[in-house]
Amino acid sequence: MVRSKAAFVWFNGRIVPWEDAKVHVLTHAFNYGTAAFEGIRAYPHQEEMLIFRLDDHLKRLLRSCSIYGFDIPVSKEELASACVKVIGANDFHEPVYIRPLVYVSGTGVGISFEGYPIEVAVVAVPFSSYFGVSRGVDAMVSSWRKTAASSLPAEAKITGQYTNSVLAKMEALRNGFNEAILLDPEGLVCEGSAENIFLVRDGKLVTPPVNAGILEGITRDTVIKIANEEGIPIQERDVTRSELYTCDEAFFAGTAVEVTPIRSIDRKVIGDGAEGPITKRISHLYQSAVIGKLPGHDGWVTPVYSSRVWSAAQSSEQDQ
Ligand code: PY5
Repeated sequence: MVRSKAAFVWFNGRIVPWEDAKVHVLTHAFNYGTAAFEGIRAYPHQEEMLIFRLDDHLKRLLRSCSIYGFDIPVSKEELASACVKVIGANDFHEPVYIRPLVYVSGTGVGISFEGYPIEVAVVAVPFSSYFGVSRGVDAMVSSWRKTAASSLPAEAKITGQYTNSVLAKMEALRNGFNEAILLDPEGLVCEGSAENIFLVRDGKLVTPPVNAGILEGITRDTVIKIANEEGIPIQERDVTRSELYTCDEAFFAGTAVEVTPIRSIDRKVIGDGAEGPITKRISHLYQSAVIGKLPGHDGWVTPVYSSRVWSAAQSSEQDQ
């Protein structure tokens, strides 16, 4: 089990000790799942910490808030500086996972949150491998279907929506698999419990389209951009369950899992069970991208320690 901790948390505009970042048990978000969140990674490189595609994650966070009508009390720029400050305050120089949360605060037993305060926290914790396996992962097709987009908007990253993922993931683990793949109510492939999925067929990448009830992953977008630049053909189209069993390669893509090869699905080995050549190429380029080394994409990373935000925070501390 991965339990994570850090010394400091950014909590409603201030850096506070970990122990002080608390909410009441009757908080609306705790009772009804009304929190928008993001998962962002930062990677050490030389003396720096580089946050990957920060602006894109924050844009998605604001979109999630907008879908649910959370009136977020801070700007995208303030959120970005909170991410920088929480890494700096903890003096991290190792891979970290950043979790911004915008949640409905206030206590009450009703469903409506009209008039309730919206609060913001940004937590960063050390984080390396999500699956903790060095080779590919074994996945199963979940018996739980992905909630229909007509019931819960898949493009909104909202905590309450993740109970669907929790059911699928726990079922997979109980049955000896590393991960679950969810199908939509009609039986088409959606995504993993916490990441998008790609297949390779005859040298082409195939992935479900954004209107297939999936989260529009930033890693997915990165993979698509890499594939386009590499001249690897890519099809965003419906994917059937049987294609999962007949593809040449398959991999998961997400912030936490990065690019993780899938070794088997429902015990059916994919390819020869080893990481396939296209997965390997994409994974390698992805690892360059996250440290700002993919030509043409150095703008994807935001440095922490050499940033204006961090120097300003440092000098204001010295003034006090
Ligand atoms: N699909 C789902 C359901 C996800 O939860 C995620 C991200 C993705 C796709 C991939 O999106 P992105 O590439 O933008 O990260 N999952 C989170 C993550 O940080 C939560 C993991 C527990 O990877």
